[in-house]
Amino acid sequence: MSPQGNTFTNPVLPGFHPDPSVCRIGEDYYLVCSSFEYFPGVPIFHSRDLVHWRQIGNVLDRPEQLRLPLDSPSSGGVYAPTLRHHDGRFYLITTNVSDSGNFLVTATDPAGPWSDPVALPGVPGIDPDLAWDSDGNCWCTVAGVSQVRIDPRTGQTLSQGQPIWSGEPGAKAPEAPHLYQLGDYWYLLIAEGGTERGHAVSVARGRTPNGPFEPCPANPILTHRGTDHPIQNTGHGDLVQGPDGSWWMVLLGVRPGGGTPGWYVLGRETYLAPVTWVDDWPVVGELAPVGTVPWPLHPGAPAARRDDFELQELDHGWISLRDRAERHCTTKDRAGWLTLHARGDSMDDPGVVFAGRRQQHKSCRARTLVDAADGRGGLAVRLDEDHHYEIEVASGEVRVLARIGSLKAVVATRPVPAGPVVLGVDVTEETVRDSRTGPDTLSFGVQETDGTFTVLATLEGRYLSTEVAGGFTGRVIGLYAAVGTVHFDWFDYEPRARGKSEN
Ligand code: 6LW
Repeated sequence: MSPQGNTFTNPVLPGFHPDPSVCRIGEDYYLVCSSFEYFPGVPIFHSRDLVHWRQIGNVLDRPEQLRLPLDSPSSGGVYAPTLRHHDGRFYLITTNVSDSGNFLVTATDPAGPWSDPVALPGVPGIDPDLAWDSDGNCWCTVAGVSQVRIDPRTGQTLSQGQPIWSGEPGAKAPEAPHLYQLGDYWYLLIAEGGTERGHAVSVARGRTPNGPFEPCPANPILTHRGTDHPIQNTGHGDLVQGPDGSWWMVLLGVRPGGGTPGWYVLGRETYLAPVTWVDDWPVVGELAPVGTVPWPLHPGAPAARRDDFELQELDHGWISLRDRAERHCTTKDRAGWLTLHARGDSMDDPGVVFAGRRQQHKSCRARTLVDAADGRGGLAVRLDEDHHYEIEVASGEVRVLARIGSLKAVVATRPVPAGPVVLGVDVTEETVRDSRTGPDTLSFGVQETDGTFTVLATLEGRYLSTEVAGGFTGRVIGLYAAVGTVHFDWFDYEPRARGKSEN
Protein backbone atom coordinates (compact mmCIF):
# COMPACT_ATOMS: atom_id res chain seq x y z
CA MET A 1 0.00 0.00 0.00
CA SER A 2 1.10 3.59 -0.56
CA PRO A 3 -0.13 6.82 0.97
CA GLN A 4 -2.54 8.94 -1.08
CA GLY A 5 -1.08 12.26 -2.23
CA ASN A 6 0.35 13.97 0.81
CA THR A 7 -2.34 13.01 3.32
CA PHE A 8 0.15 11.91 5.90
CA THR A 9 2.37 13.49 8.50
CA ASN A 10 6.02 14.37 7.94
CA PRO A 11 8.63 13.59 9.11
CA VAL A 12 7.95 9.88 8.75
CA LEU A 13 10.98 9.17 10.97
CA PRO A 14 11.41 12.09 13.37
CA GLY A 15 14.68 12.68 15.18
CA PHE A 16 18.22 11.79 14.13
CA HIS A 17 17.45 9.57 11.08
CA PRO A 18 19.54 11.01 8.19
CA ASP A 19 20.51 9.82 4.72
CA PRO A 20 17.56 7.46 4.20
CA SER A 21 17.81 4.66 1.64
CA VAL A 22 14.80 2.54 0.81
CA CYS A 23 13.81 -0.56 -1.18
CA ARG A 24 10.62 -2.57 -1.64
CA ILE A 25 10.09 -6.32 -1.93
CA GLY A 26 6.47 -7.18 -2.73
CA GLU A 27 4.33 -5.41 -0.13
CA ASP A 28 7.24 -4.65 2.20
CA TYR A 29 9.38 -1.54 2.31
CA TYR A 30 12.70 -1.42 4.17
CA LEU A 31 14.63 1.71 5.06
CA VAL A 32 18.06 2.41 6.59
CA CYS A 33 19.79 5.53 7.95
CA SER A 34 23.32 6.67 8.86
CA SER A 35 24.46 6.12 12.44
CA PHE A 36 27.92 7.82 12.78
CA GLU A 37 29.63 7.22 16.16
CA TYR A 38 26.82 5.12 17.62
CA PHE A 39 26.73 1.35 18.12
CA PRO A 40 24.85 -0.68 16.98
CA GLY A 41 24.97 0.94 13.54
CA VAL A 42 22.57 1.49 10.64
CA PRO A 43 19.05 1.21 12.05
CA ILE A 44 16.72 -0.70 9.70
CA PHE A 45 12.96 -0.18 9.55
CA HIS A 46 10.00 -1.97 7.95
CA SER A 47 6.79 -0.46 6.63
CA ARG A 48 3.81 -1.47 4.54
CA ASP A 49 2.83 2.10 3.63
CA LEU A 50 6.03 4.25 3.69
CA VAL A 51 4.55 6.31 6.54
CA HIS A 52 4.53 4.02 9.56
CA TRP A 53 7.97 2.57 10.18
CA ARG A 54 8.90 -0.02 12.80
CA GLN A 55 12.52 -0.63 13.63
CA ILE A 56 13.30 -4.32 13.04
CA GLY A 57 16.98 -4.21 13.93
CA ASN A 58 20.35 -2.64 13.33
CA VAL A 59 22.32 -3.89 10.34
CA LEU A 60 25.73 -3.57 12.06
CA ASP A 61 25.06 -5.06 15.47
CA ARG A 62 28.23 -7.11 16.02
CA PRO A 63 31.67 -5.71 16.86
CA GLU A 64 33.12 -7.71 13.90
CA GLN A 65 30.93 -5.65 11.57
CA LEU A 66 31.53 -2.25 13.09
CA ARG A 67 34.73 -1.03 14.72
CA LEU A 68 34.61 2.51 16.05
CA PRO A 69 37.89 3.32 17.83
CA LEU A 70 37.39 5.15 21.12
CA ASP A 71 39.35 8.11 19.79
CA SER A 72 37.27 8.38 16.60
CA PRO A 73 35.46 11.68 16.36
CA SER A 74 31.76 12.21 16.78
CA SER A 75 30.07 12.54 13.37
CA GLY A 76 32.73 10.11 12.10
CA GLY A 77 31.87 6.43 11.88
CA VAL A 78 29.12 5.20 9.58
CA TYR A 79 27.99 7.48 6.76
CA ALA A 80 25.19 7.24 4.24
CA PRO A 81 24.23 3.61 3.48
CA THR A 82 22.42 2.28 0.40
CA LEU A 83 19.99 -0.63 0.77
CA ARG A 84 19.15 -2.77 -2.27
CA HIS A 85 17.67 -6.19 -3.05
CA HIS A 86 19.15 -8.31 -5.81
CA ASP A 87 18.79 -11.96 -6.73
CA GLY A 88 17.12 -12.94 -3.45
CA ARG A 89 19.53 -11.09 -1.16
CA PHE A 90 19.56 -7.73 0.59
CA TYR A 91 22.73 -5.68 0.12
CA LEU A 92 23.77 -2.87 2.40
CA ILE A 93 26.77 -0.80 1.33
CA THR A 94 28.21 1.98 3.45
CA THR A 95 31.37 3.70 4.69
CA ASN A 96 32.99 3.60 8.11
CA VAL A 97 35.05 6.78 7.80
CA SER A 98 36.71 6.06 11.17
CA ASP A 99 38.00 2.60 10.37
CA SER A 100 37.39 0.31 7.43
CA GLY A 101 36.24 2.68 4.66
CA ASN A 102 33.74 1.21 2.22
CA PHE A 103 32.25 -2.24 2.74
CA LEU A 104 29.07 -4.18 2.14
CA VAL A 105 27.07 -6.73 4.09
CA THR A 106 24.28 -9.02 2.89
CA ALA A 107 21.29 -10.83 4.39
CA THR A 108 18.33 -12.90 3.29
CA ASP A 109 16.22 -11.53 6.15
CA PRO A 110 16.57 -7.75 6.58
CA ALA A 111 15.96 -8.18 10.33
CA GLY A 112 19.28 -10.05 10.34
CA PRO A 113 21.62 -11.63 10.82
CA TRP A 114 23.67 -9.63 8.33
CA SER A 115 26.93 -11.07 7.04
CA ASP A 116 30.41 -10.10 8.11
CA PRO A 117 31.68 -7.16 6.06
CA VAL A 118 33.05 -7.59 2.53
CA ALA A 119 35.78 -4.92 2.37
CA LEU A 120 35.84 -2.68 -0.71
CA PRO A 121 39.39 -1.27 -0.61
CA GLY A 122 39.23 -0.18 -4.25
CA VAL A 123 36.09 1.93 -3.76
CA PRO A 124 37.03 5.51 -2.87
CA GLY A 125 35.12 8.17 -0.96
CA ILE A 126 31.71 8.10 0.70
CA ASP A 127 28.04 7.49 -0.08
CA PRO A 128 28.43 4.28 -2.11
CA ASP A 129 25.49 3.04 -4.18
CA LEU A 130 24.88 -0.36 -5.81
CA ALA A 131 23.07 -1.09 -9.08
CA TRP A 132 23.07 -4.19 -11.30
CA ASP A 133 22.62 -4.19 -15.07
CA SER A 134 20.95 -6.99 -17.01
CA ASP A 135 24.33 -8.59 -17.75
CA GLY A 136 24.88 -8.98 -14.01
CA ASN A 137 27.51 -6.21 -13.74
CA CYS A 138 27.47 -4.50 -10.36
CA TRP A 139 28.05 -0.75 -10.53
CA CYS A 140 29.21 1.10 -7.45
CA THR A 141 28.74 4.87 -7.64
CA VAL A 142 30.17 7.18 -4.97
CA ALA A 143 30.09 10.86 -3.98
CA GLY A 144 32.04 13.05 -6.29
CA VAL A 145 30.51 11.58 -8.48
CA SER A 146 32.45 8.57 -9.80
CA GLN A 147 31.85 4.93 -10.52
CA VAL A 148 33.59 1.54 -10.52
CA ARG A 149 32.41 -1.98 -11.29
CA ILE A 150 32.84 -4.36 -8.38
CA ASP A 151 32.39 -8.01 -7.55
CA PRO A 152 30.10 -7.78 -4.52
CA ARG A 153 31.03 -11.31 -3.38
CA THR A 154 34.76 -10.66 -3.10
CA GLY A 155 34.88 -6.86 -2.87
CA GLN A 156 37.26 -6.76 -5.83
CA THR A 157 37.21 -3.71 -8.06
CA LEU A 158 36.75 -4.71 -11.73
CA SER A 159 37.24 -1.37 -13.50
CA GLN A 160 39.07 1.94 -13.16
CA GLY A 161 37.15 4.66 -11.30
CA GLN A 162 35.44 6.94 -13.83
CA PRO A 163 34.08 10.39 -13.09
CA ILE A 164 30.46 10.65 -14.22
CA TRP A 165 27.87 13.43 -14.08
CA SER A 166 28.35 15.46 -10.92
CA GLY A 167 25.51 17.95 -10.88
CA GLU A 168 25.25 21.60 -11.66
CA PRO A 169 28.60 23.26 -12.47
CA GLY A 170 29.91 25.01 -9.37
CA ALA A 171 27.45 23.45 -6.92
CA LYS A 172 29.26 22.10 -3.88
CA ALA A 173 29.24 18.54 -2.52
CA PRO A 174 27.79 16.36 -5.28
CA GLU A 175 27.01 13.28 -3.18
CA ALA A 176 24.46 10.62 -2.23
CA PRO A 177 24.30 9.12 -5.75
CA HIS A 178 21.64 6.52 -6.49
CA LEU A 179 21.46 4.83 -9.90
CA TYR A 180 18.26 3.19 -11.22
CA GLN A 181 17.32 1.49 -14.48
CA LEU A 182 13.76 2.50 -15.35
CA GLY A 183 12.25 1.94 -18.75
CA ASP A 184 14.62 3.09 -21.48
CA TYR A 185 16.90 5.06 -19.16
CA TRP A 186 19.40 4.85 -16.37
CA TYR A 187 18.68 7.65 -13.87
CA LEU A 188 21.40 9.10 -11.67
CA LEU A 189 19.93 10.91 -8.67
CA ILE A 190 22.33 12.97 -6.55
CA ALA A 191 22.33 15.49 -3.71
CA GLU A 192 24.20 18.76 -4.14
CA GLY A 193 24.69 22.11 -2.45
CA GLY A 194 25.84 20.53 0.85
CA THR A 195 23.73 19.11 3.65
CA GLU A 196 22.99 22.57 5.07
CA ARG A 197 20.40 25.17 3.94
CA GLY A 198 21.61 24.95 0.30
CA HIS A 199 20.83 21.23 0.03
CA ALA A 200 19.11 19.97 -3.14
CA VAL A 201 18.35 16.88 -5.23
CA SER A 202 19.18 16.79 -8.95
CA VAL A 203 18.87 14.09 -11.58
CA ALA A 204 20.36 13.10 -14.92
CA ARG A 205 19.63 10.23 -17.31
CA GLY A 206 21.51 8.16 -19.84
CA ARG A 207 21.18 5.02 -21.91
CA THR A 208 23.84 3.05 -20.06
CA PRO A 209 24.71 2.77 -16.35
CA ASN A 210 27.97 4.67 -16.81
CA GLY A 211 26.56 7.47 -18.93
CA PRO A 212 26.91 9.80 -20.65
CA PHE A 213 24.22 11.50 -18.59
CA GLU A 214 21.94 14.32 -19.67
CA PRO A 215 20.90 16.61 -16.79
CA CYS A 216 17.22 17.24 -16.16
CA PRO A 217 16.30 20.74 -17.40
CA ALA A 218 14.27 21.26 -14.20
CA ASN A 219 17.23 20.67 -11.81
CA PRO A 220 17.28 20.87 -8.90
CA ILE A 221 14.13 18.74 -8.77
CA LEU A 222 13.89 19.35 -5.01
CA THR A 223 15.20 22.12 -2.77
CA HIS A 224 13.81 24.35 -0.04
CA ARG A 225 16.76 26.76 -0.15
CA GLY A 226 15.78 30.40 0.17
CA THR A 227 12.20 29.59 1.19
CA ASP A 228 10.42 29.97 4.50
CA HIS A 229 9.26 26.35 4.40
CA PRO A 230 9.34 24.88 7.94
CA ILE A 231 11.30 21.90 6.59
CA GLN A 232 14.78 22.96 5.44
CA ASN A 233 18.04 21.35 4.21
CA THR A 234 15.99 18.95 2.03
CA GLY A 235 18.16 16.58 0.00
CA HIS A 236 19.81 13.16 -0.06
CA GLY A 237 16.83 11.42 -1.67
CA ASP A 238 16.18 7.82 -2.72
CA LEU A 239 13.32 6.71 -5.01
CA VAL A 240 10.95 3.81 -4.56
CA GLN A 241 7.87 2.59 -6.41
CA GLY A 242 4.81 1.30 -4.54
CA PRO A 243 3.05 -1.93 -5.50
CA ASP A 244 0.26 0.27 -6.94
CA GLY A 245 2.72 1.89 -9.37
CA SER A 246 2.97 5.19 -7.45
CA TRP A 247 6.43 6.73 -6.95
CA TRP A 248 7.92 8.23 -3.79
CA MET A 249 11.09 9.85 -2.57
CA VAL A 250 12.50 9.47 0.92
CA LEU A 251 14.88 12.27 1.80
CA LEU A 252 16.44 14.10 4.70
CA GLY A 253 15.27 17.42 6.06
CA VAL A 254 15.45 19.45 9.27
CA ARG A 255 13.08 21.60 11.28
CA PRO A 256 14.93 24.68 12.48
CA GLY A 257 13.27 26.62 15.30
CA GLY A 258 13.75 29.94 17.06
CA GLY A 259 14.86 33.25 15.56
CA THR A 260 17.78 33.94 13.20
CA PRO A 261 19.53 31.87 11.82
CA GLY A 262 17.29 29.09 13.18
CA TRP A 263 18.57 26.10 15.12
CA TYR A 264 17.69 22.45 14.62
CA VAL A 265 18.18 20.14 17.54
CA LEU A 266 16.66 16.82 16.46
CA GLY A 267 19.21 16.16 13.75
CA ARG A 268 18.43 15.40 10.14
CA GLU A 269 15.15 13.51 9.90
CA THR A 270 13.52 11.27 7.25
CA TYR A 271 10.74 12.78 5.12
CA LEU A 272 8.53 11.40 2.36
CA ALA A 273 7.39 13.13 -0.83
CA PRO A 274 5.23 11.97 -3.75
CA VAL A 275 6.88 11.72 -7.16
CA THR A 276 5.25 11.84 -10.60
CA TRP A 277 6.87 11.47 -14.03
CA VAL A 278 6.66 14.08 -16.78
CA ASP A 279 8.50 13.52 -20.08
CA ASP A 280 10.39 10.66 -18.43
CA TRP A 281 11.71 12.94 -15.67
CA PRO A 282 10.81 12.63 -11.98
CA VAL A 283 8.86 15.55 -10.50
CA VAL A 284 8.88 15.80 -6.71
CA GLY A 285 5.57 16.92 -5.15
CA GLU A 286 5.00 19.00 -2.04
CA LEU A 287 6.24 17.52 1.19
CA ALA A 288 3.29 16.70 3.42
CA PRO A 289 3.27 19.39 6.08
CA VAL A 290 4.48 18.69 9.58
CA GLY A 291 1.80 17.20 11.78
CA THR A 292 -1.26 18.10 9.72
CA VAL A 293 -3.28 14.99 8.94
CA PRO A 294 -1.98 12.34 11.30
CA TRP A 295 -2.52 8.78 10.30
CA PRO A 296 -3.85 6.57 13.07
CA LEU A 297 -1.08 5.76 15.47
CA HIS A 298 0.20 2.24 15.29
CA PRO A 299 2.48 0.39 17.72
CA GLY A 300 5.64 1.52 15.95
CA ALA A 301 4.78 5.21 16.00
CA PRO A 302 6.81 7.32 18.37
CA ALA A 303 4.76 7.93 21.49
CA ALA A 304 5.08 7.77 25.25
CA ARG A 305 7.05 4.69 26.17
CA ARG A 306 8.66 3.07 29.18
CA ASP A 307 11.70 0.84 29.01
CA ASP A 308 11.61 -1.18 32.20
CA PHE A 309 14.70 -3.27 31.37
CA GLU A 310 12.90 -6.54 32.13
CA LEU A 311 14.22 -8.10 28.90
CA GLN A 312 17.78 -9.31 28.43
CA GLU A 313 18.27 -7.37 25.22
CA LEU A 314 17.78 -3.63 24.89
CA ASP A 315 15.14 -2.54 22.38
CA HIS A 316 16.58 -1.80 18.87
CA GLY A 317 16.23 1.95 19.45
CA TRP A 318 18.95 2.06 22.15
CA ILE A 319 22.32 3.31 20.94
CA SER A 320 25.68 3.56 22.68
CA LEU A 321 28.91 5.37 22.01
CA ARG A 322 31.35 3.49 19.75
CA ASP A 323 30.76 0.06 21.31
CA ARG A 324 28.50 -1.72 23.74
CA ALA A 325 30.19 -4.61 25.50
CA GLU A 326 28.18 -6.60 28.03
CA ARG A 327 30.87 -5.90 30.63
CA HIS A 328 29.93 -2.21 30.38
CA CYS A 329 26.21 -2.27 29.70
CA THR A 330 23.94 -5.12 30.72
CA THR A 331 20.53 -6.08 32.03
CA LYS A 332 21.94 -9.33 33.41
CA ASP A 333 23.70 -8.05 36.55
CA ARG A 334 20.53 -7.05 38.36
CA ALA A 335 17.18 -8.40 37.16
CA GLY A 336 14.90 -5.69 35.80
CA TRP A 337 17.60 -3.00 35.85
CA LEU A 338 20.06 -1.68 33.29
CA THR A 339 23.53 -1.70 34.82
CA LEU A 340 26.30 0.51 33.48
CA HIS A 341 29.93 0.03 34.56
CA ALA A 342 31.94 3.21 34.03
CA ARG A 343 34.78 3.67 31.55
CA GLY A 344 35.71 7.32 31.14
CA ASP A 345 34.72 9.75 33.86
CA SER A 346 32.24 12.10 32.22
CA MET A 347 30.14 12.77 29.14
CA ASP A 348 33.19 14.68 27.80
CA ASP A 349 34.96 11.35 27.30
CA PRO A 350 34.45 9.63 23.92
CA GLY A 351 34.61 6.29 25.74
CA VAL A 352 31.98 7.09 28.35
CA VAL A 353 29.51 4.26 28.95
CA PHE A 354 26.22 5.63 27.63
CA ALA A 355 22.99 4.16 26.30
CA GLY A 356 20.33 6.44 24.92
CA ARG A 357 17.45 6.99 22.52
CA ARG A 358 16.98 9.69 19.90
CA GLN A 359 15.01 12.77 20.94
CA GLN A 360 12.11 12.60 18.45
CA HIS A 361 9.84 15.47 19.50
CA LYS A 362 10.49 19.16 19.87
CA SER A 363 8.85 19.09 23.30
CA CYS A 364 9.23 15.97 25.38
CA ARG A 365 10.14 14.70 28.82
CA ALA A 366 12.41 11.94 30.04
CA ARG A 367 12.62 10.38 33.49
CA THR A 368 14.72 7.61 34.97
CA LEU A 369 15.03 5.92 38.36
CA VAL A 370 18.74 5.79 39.24
CA ASP A 371 20.56 3.84 41.93
CA ALA A 372 24.09 5.25 42.22
CA ALA A 373 24.99 3.76 45.60
CA ASP A 374 28.15 2.31 43.99
CA GLY A 375 29.07 5.06 41.59
CA ARG A 376 28.13 8.29 39.87
CA GLY A 377 25.89 8.67 36.85
CA GLY A 378 22.62 9.93 35.54
CA LEU A 379 20.66 11.28 32.59
CA ALA A 380 22.29 13.19 29.71
CA VAL A 381 21.09 15.05 26.65
CA ARG A 382 23.93 14.66 24.18
CA LEU A 383 24.90 16.11 20.83
CA ASP A 384 28.60 15.24 21.08
CA GLU A 385 31.43 15.15 23.64
CA ASP A 386 31.66 18.93 23.61
CA HIS A 387 27.95 19.70 23.71
CA HIS A 388 25.79 18.04 26.35
CA TYR A 389 23.78 18.74 29.47
CA GLU A 390 23.21 16.22 32.21
CA ILE A 391 21.87 15.58 35.69
CA GLU A 392 23.68 13.05 37.82
CA VAL A 393 23.67 11.64 41.33
CA ALA A 394 26.41 10.43 43.69
CA SER A 395 27.01 10.38 47.43
CA GLY A 396 23.71 11.99 48.38
CA GLU A 397 24.02 14.90 45.95
CA VAL A 398 22.38 15.64 42.62
CA ARG A 399 24.23 17.92 40.17
CA VAL A 400 23.27 19.52 36.88
CA LEU A 401 26.23 19.94 34.50
CA ALA A 402 26.60 21.81 31.23
CA ARG A 403 29.31 21.46 28.60
CA ILE A 404 29.26 23.93 25.70
CA GLY A 405 32.43 23.84 23.63
CA SER A 406 35.37 24.51 25.91
CA LEU A 407 33.15 25.79 28.73
CA LYS A 408 32.08 23.41 31.46
CA ALA A 409 30.13 24.18 34.61
CA VAL A 410 28.20 22.66 37.46
CA VAL A 411 25.06 24.77 37.25
CA ALA A 412 23.06 23.41 40.21
CA THR A 413 23.41 21.02 43.12
CA ARG A 414 21.02 19.67 45.67
CA PRO A 415 21.28 17.10 48.48
CA VAL A 416 19.07 14.01 48.19
CA PRO A 417 18.33 11.23 50.67
CA ALA A 418 20.18 7.95 50.25
CA GLY A 419 18.57 5.45 47.86
CA PRO A 420 17.33 5.51 44.27
CA VAL A 421 16.22 8.86 42.89
CA VAL A 422 14.15 9.86 39.85
CA LEU A 423 16.08 12.28 37.61
CA GLY A 424 14.44 14.01 34.69
CA VAL A 425 14.49 16.56 31.92
CA ASP A 426 11.66 18.53 30.33
CA VAL A 427 12.43 19.83 26.84
CA THR A 428 10.15 22.69 25.84
CA GLU A 429 9.90 24.27 22.42
CA GLU A 430 9.93 28.04 22.86
CA THR A 431 7.66 30.60 21.25
CA VAL A 432 9.87 32.93 19.19
CA ARG A 433 9.91 36.22 21.13
CA ASP A 434 12.40 38.04 18.95
CA SER A 435 14.94 37.21 16.25
CA ARG A 436 17.51 36.06 18.81
CA THR A 437 15.48 33.62 20.89
CA GLY A 438 14.80 29.91 20.88
CA PRO A 439 14.52 27.21 19.86
CA ASP A 440 13.92 25.44 23.18
CA THR A 441 14.80 25.05 26.83
CA LEU A 442 15.85 22.03 28.85
CA SER A 443 14.79 21.89 32.50
CA PHE A 444 16.62 19.36 34.62
CA GLY A 445 15.34 18.24 38.00
CA VAL A 446 14.38 15.55 40.47
CA GLN A 447 11.04 13.95 41.16
CA GLU A 448 9.93 14.30 44.77
CA THR A 449 8.36 11.42 46.69
CA ASP A 450 4.91 12.98 46.13
CA GLY A 451 5.50 12.80 42.35
CA THR A 452 6.07 16.53 41.76
CA PHE A 453 9.05 17.54 39.63
CA THR A 454 11.45 20.09 41.11
CA VAL A 455 13.47 21.92 38.45
CA LEU A 456 17.07 22.59 39.51
CA ALA A 457 18.24 24.34 36.32
CA THR A 458 16.80 25.49 32.99
CA LEU A 459 19.31 25.74 30.12
CA GLU A 460 19.05 27.11 26.57
CA GLY A 461 18.66 24.42 23.94
CA ARG A 462 20.44 26.15 21.07
CA TYR A 463 23.83 25.12 22.45
CA LEU A 464 22.81 21.54 21.76
CA SER A 465 21.87 22.31 18.13
CA THR A 466 23.71 21.41 14.94
CA GLU A 467 24.17 25.08 14.03
CA VAL A 468 26.22 25.50 17.24
CA ALA A 469 27.89 22.10 17.62
CA GLY A 470 28.42 21.21 13.96
CA GLY A 471 28.34 17.66 12.62
CA PHE A 472 25.74 15.32 11.21
CA THR A 473 23.85 13.85 14.16
CA GLY A 474 21.07 15.00 16.52
CA ARG A 475 20.20 14.92 20.17
CA VAL A 476 20.24 11.61 21.99
CA ILE A 477 18.79 11.38 25.52
CA GLY A 478 20.19 8.62 27.68
CA LEU A 479 21.83 7.10 30.69
CA TYR A 480 25.49 7.05 31.63
CA ALA A 481 27.93 5.96 34.31
CA ALA A 482 30.85 8.26 35.12
CA VAL A 483 32.25 6.41 38.16
CA GLY A 484 31.81 2.82 39.37
CA THR A 485 28.53 1.01 38.77
CA VAL A 486 25.18 2.71 38.26
CA HIS A 487 21.81 0.95 37.94
CA PHE A 488 18.69 2.23 36.17
CA ASP A 489 15.30 0.65 36.95
CA TRP A 490 13.39 2.24 34.07
CA PHE A 491 13.53 5.02 31.48
CA ASP A 492 10.41 6.95 30.43
CA TYR A 493 10.23 9.09 27.30
CA GLU A 494 7.10 11.06 26.55
CA PRO A 495 6.26 13.58 23.81
CA ARG A 496 4.62 16.74 25.12
CA ALA A 497 2.07 18.56 22.99
CA ARG A 498 2.79 22.23 22.55
CA GLY A 499 0.71 24.27 20.15
CA LYS A 500 0.44 23.86 16.41
CA SER A 501 4.10 23.36 15.65
CA GLU A 502 4.28 20.25 17.81
CA ASN A 503 3.77 16.79 16.44
C1 6LW B 1 26.66 12.01 3.89
C2 6LW B 1 26.36 12.90 2.79
C3 6LW B 1 25.48 13.81 3.47
O1 6LW B 1 27.65 11.10 3.67
O2 6LW B 1 26.00 14.04 4.68
O3 6LW B 1 23.50 14.93 3.47
C4 6LW B 1 26.97 13.06 4.90
N1 6LW B 1 24.38 14.17 3.00
O4 6LW B 1 25.73 12.32 1.71
C5 6LW B 1 26.86 12.57 6.26
O5 6LW B 1 25.53 12.16 6.50
